[in-house]
Amino acid sequence: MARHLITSAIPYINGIKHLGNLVGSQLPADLYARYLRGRGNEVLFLCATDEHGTPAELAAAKAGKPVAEYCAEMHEVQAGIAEGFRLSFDHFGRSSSPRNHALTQHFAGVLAEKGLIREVSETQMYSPTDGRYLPDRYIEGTCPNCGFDSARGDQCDNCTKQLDPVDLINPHSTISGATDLEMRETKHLYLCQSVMKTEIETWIDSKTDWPVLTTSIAKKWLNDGDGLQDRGITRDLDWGIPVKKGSEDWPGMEGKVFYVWFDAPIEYIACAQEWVDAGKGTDWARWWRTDKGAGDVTYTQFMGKDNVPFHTLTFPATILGSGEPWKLVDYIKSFNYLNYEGGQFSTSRGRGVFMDQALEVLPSDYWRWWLLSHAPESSDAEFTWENFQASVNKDLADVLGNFVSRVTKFCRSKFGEVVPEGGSYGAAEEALIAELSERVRRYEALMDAMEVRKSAQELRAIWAAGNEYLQSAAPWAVFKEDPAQAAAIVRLSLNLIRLYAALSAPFIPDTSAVLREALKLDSLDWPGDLPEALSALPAGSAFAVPENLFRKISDEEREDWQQRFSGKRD
Ligand code: B3M
Ligand code: ZN
Repeated sequence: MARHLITSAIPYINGIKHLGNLVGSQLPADLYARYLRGRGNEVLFLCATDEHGTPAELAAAKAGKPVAEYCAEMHEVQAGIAEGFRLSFDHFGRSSSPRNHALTQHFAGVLAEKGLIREVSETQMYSPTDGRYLPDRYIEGTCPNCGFDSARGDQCDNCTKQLDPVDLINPHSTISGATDLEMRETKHLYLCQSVMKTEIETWIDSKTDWPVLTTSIAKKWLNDGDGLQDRGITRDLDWGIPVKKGSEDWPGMEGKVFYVWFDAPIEYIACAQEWVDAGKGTDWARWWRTDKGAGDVTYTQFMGKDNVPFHTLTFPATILGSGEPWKLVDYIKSFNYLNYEGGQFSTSRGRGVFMDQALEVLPSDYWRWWLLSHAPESSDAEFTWENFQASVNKDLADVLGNFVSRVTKFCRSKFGEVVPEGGSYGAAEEALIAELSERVRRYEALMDAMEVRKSAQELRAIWAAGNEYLQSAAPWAVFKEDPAQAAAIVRLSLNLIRLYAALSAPFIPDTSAVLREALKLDSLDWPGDLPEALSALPAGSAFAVPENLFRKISDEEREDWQQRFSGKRD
């Protein structure tokens, strides 16, 4: 049994994520985790909320709540929604956990010992009105690059240029609006990534099987301009992990916290410790320490393309720099963006469909199917309600749903709710089994390679092959002349439903469970040899006709939703 560690990028705590966020990390990670478990591997699938940094503080202030309370509440909200989408995390942790505090401080201490952290004196914007420094999103002003008038201290949302608060023209505090800002000298810690450039580059160069999207972004940051830069890993904020060297104070760093992007990936490790603390596992080191058995773990990360630099450079620099035997990532699957109806999803403007709203509209399998079958892998993708309606109505309702309904209802009316006996397989059945043997092996190869869209296409083709067979075998016509032959057709078709339940589980787990229950099975084995898998339900096995699996989306509903999600979220 192979062992797989899987992590999804950990979503910021500052609100409910939209479908573009979901398809960029958590959902494909879940697909892969479910698939690997289904094939008998030992899987540890981790995710968490990313609770530090200015996004958390600002969202809490907007909600009028103390930030710790806000984070605790939002964590529960996000956990509930994750469950609604059937994201099968073994643990959903929190980057604000005591475990992550200790581990982040540990890494900083070790890196400092190795000479990989240096202190830098720099000027930061200070607001006397607010009585605090204004890092990152606490400050806005006019972008010196494009003239956009609400550029943030860390980045211009209009032209995407990375900024420093001191670059902004006419800057003001986003807390009070104050403009009487001062530049003050303050000390910060920098991670010396530049001295690790060769080591990181050699490591990335050894990953010849990584997606081009991942390596091209890493390469760009390694080689653009002056090459890999040292990065500030501390901030003047109240909320966060206090800057310490292990458990010792760090002179001169009093009142400062680590930068959110320093502690967030460390949460991947801390989350495994939280998983043990929660009583769900016994040995986290077996997954994370190569000196404790993690050498034979395959570690795969999932994320949107904007997160790639931190996972290919900063986090590996932390791990490699520590000189300790932590497990490094083996494969990084990254995604482009999902757009929404000709524009972008926008959290701030409430444009697009958010995870909670999606579940109010339709069950999770409808969304899982559309999102995964349209995953933005080779380029950005676009959600349109028209396309969503067409996919649901065709793939789910017409192809899969219709097949299951026709087979089970026909069987009930002619033979009762039991797999019928008699007849034998002829040329058409042999041809179908041969086709499916090939298709199932191809589906597995695509899933192994995390080719999400292509896997969905192959799965759909497997469903369609059953439909086409049923259409041409026409048991309803055969029954009149040769009931035994009709029984053989139905027997094979019921076995196809079992096959579909197993193969489809990673994409549409609820539907798979409905099918499994309809067939009165306790579990579903992944199909090995197809002739065998397609005779696993012998004559005489009882079943129950399931409820309609999927309902179609009408034009009125589509228009209604189009309208409802076009503008401001209420
Ligand atoms: N929270 C950004 C995001 O949600 C960030 C990812 C952290 S992964 C360690 O896209
Ligand atoms: Zn700009």
